[in-house]
Amino acid sequence: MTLTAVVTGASSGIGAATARALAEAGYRVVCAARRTDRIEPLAAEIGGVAVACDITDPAQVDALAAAVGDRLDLLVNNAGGAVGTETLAEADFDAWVTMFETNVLGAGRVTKALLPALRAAEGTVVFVTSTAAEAAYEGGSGYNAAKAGERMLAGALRLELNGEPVRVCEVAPGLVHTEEFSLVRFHGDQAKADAVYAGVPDPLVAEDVAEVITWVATRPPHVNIDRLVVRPRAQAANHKLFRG
Ligand code: 8X3
Repeated sequence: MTLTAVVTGASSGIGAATARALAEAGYRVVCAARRTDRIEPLAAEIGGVAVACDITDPAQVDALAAAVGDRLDLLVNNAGGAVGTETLAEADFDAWVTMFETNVLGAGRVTKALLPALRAAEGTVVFVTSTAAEAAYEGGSGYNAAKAGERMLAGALRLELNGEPVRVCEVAPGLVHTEEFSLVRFHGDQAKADAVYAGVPDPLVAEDVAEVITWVATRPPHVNIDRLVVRPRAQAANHKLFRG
């Protein structure tokens, strides 16, 4: 029987790479994102399905659940991201609302909507959080708080489902050089986005994280990877980033 996976934020970066990696591993992948011009060709490429979904819109999340149907083997809560690097003294709370709406409420909303199908299939949920949940850093307060909040969703859900055959996992990536993460964070300023990775020998790329997510998801059913932190070798900690 073909296993089905939903990947949110499948339009780019880690989400798109994960959709490809899961398809390679044999999953039928439902690629969910707002930008249909990106997920439709991706779905066609990997033999999956594209479902337009803004995870901040409850009606669109309900429509995603309806498109998935009664059974779901894997949910990868990947949609989210960072907006801004202001200090708390300079906080832009509109940006915080966006970060909480996607990383926390969106992930929670999608998980709640798909949980009946995951239970029916004895499935797995993977939350893609961040090393921003590991420790605070200057200019990170809103994102640190959002990712720490998402981490708590994973933790609470795992406790709540204890005794049921549903796994709840977390993958927390560090510095990953993707097309859009830093560009969005710096409001489209390419020079500032590029500076994040300047001189760093081999930051992670989306495919590295996709491979980790796929590995987590494809362990035997009794093996639950609670949390996996993955960083590039050059990043020993959030603040300890080697630049050559
Ligand atoms: C991305 C990692 O270092 O920008 O989630 O917080 S970091």
